[in-house]
Amino acid sequence: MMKFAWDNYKRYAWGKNELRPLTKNGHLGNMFGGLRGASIVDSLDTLYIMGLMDEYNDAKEWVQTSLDLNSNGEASLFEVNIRYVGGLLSAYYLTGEEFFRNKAVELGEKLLPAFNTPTGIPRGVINLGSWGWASAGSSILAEFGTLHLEFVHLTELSNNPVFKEKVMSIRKLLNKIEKPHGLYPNFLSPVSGNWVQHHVSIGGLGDSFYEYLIKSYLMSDKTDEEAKKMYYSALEAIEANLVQKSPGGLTYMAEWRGGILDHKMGHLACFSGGMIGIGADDGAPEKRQHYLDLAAEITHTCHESYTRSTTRLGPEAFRFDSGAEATATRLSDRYYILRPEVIESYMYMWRLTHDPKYRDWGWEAVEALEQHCRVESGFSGIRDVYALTASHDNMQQSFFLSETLKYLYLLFSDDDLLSLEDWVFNTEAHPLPIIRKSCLQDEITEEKTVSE
Ligand code: DMJ
Repeated sequence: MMKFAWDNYKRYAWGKNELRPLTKNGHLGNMFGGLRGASIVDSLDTLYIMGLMDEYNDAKEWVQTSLDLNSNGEASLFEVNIRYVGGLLSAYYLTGEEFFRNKAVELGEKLLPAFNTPTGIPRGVINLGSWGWASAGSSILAEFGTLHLEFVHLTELSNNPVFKEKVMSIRKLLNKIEKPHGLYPNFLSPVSGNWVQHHVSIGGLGDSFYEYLIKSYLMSDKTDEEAKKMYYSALEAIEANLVQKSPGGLTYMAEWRGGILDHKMGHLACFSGGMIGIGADDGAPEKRQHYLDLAAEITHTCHESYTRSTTRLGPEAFRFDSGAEATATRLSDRYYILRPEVIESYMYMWRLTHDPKYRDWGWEAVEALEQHCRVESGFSGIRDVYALTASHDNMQQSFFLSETLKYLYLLFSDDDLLSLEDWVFNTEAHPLPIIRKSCLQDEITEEKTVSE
């Protein structure tokens, strides 16, 4: 599947950001501020771990010769960070090729002006050419809260403390600010540092902020106690306010709007099965089994959202009201755009429990993708998971290559391929190594010697 997706991208969209598999061309989109080759940078590590070396070498050569970081345009700080910075960092850590590291650091430096706000909370949109931010309005939790892993590694690799300082000041503000019922709303003003409205979601707008808390703790070799504390307190608040059980016995995460629950769960929120699973072992001893059970229940619900559709692929959002149980009730929620989150949770739950059902469920997804999303020249999203005759959206998302196919491959690989003991995955599935305590200790001693 990876080879097919890649070959078609290469044939019809080389150097563009993503393949449009029906019209057999590429597109640049408007998220990357003129940066090109998102599918290439997102695929480097997947190609490499799959041993597709000819394809990896083509990708590597393109990055070396053609990835131009001097672009000029409005980019999403979040998207550039998770796909480009994350992709380049992983490529460096897996292969040791210096130019990947240099490019990651160079790009990281271009993102720094986004933090020049009165609070240090970055704005969502940055103009890569003019060294400034572009958007007005509020910043999104899942965007400014999803920089930590990459920025800590940028400091590791560059010896420049500025990257880590920027994300630590975001952390500081979030730790200190008053939280309604212990929850983190999705919008914050980068000017006043106050929440802008009280909408809380574990799906879109909130999702990877929570993911990066537990992963920051794990990536620090379990030394980042602040991240640990924030993660488990947030999880408690989520359980107290958002986790629900449907009449049919399905556990789900509702959304919260100023105290009122919206009984809807987005496909994006399905990553939380895996997140709660990887965090289970470091919770309070009496809660560990409970967290593992909760992770399994959420993953089961997300699987149900797949099995209850005609195509056996899940909708963008499914509901638990007006008689619905894990199905989309609105036409506008019925699409599937090759997203990874459900398969991501299968992969983590497989690694944590070795229950064969997770591999069975992953295989069901492979068959459904092959049947409904494979078209003549690549893979495409579909507009309605409940319709048997597919209406394709003509987009092969770059996260299909970096995440969906990588998580599927890992689900069917031995546990020592990118072992969870040694790696954490950024939110675009780019693996970053755990920074060992011994290295941290060396740094502290080094800093002490310098200051003395
Ligand atoms: C990816 O870019 C990342 O997983 C992000 O965290 C959420 N959206 C897409 C995939 O659905």
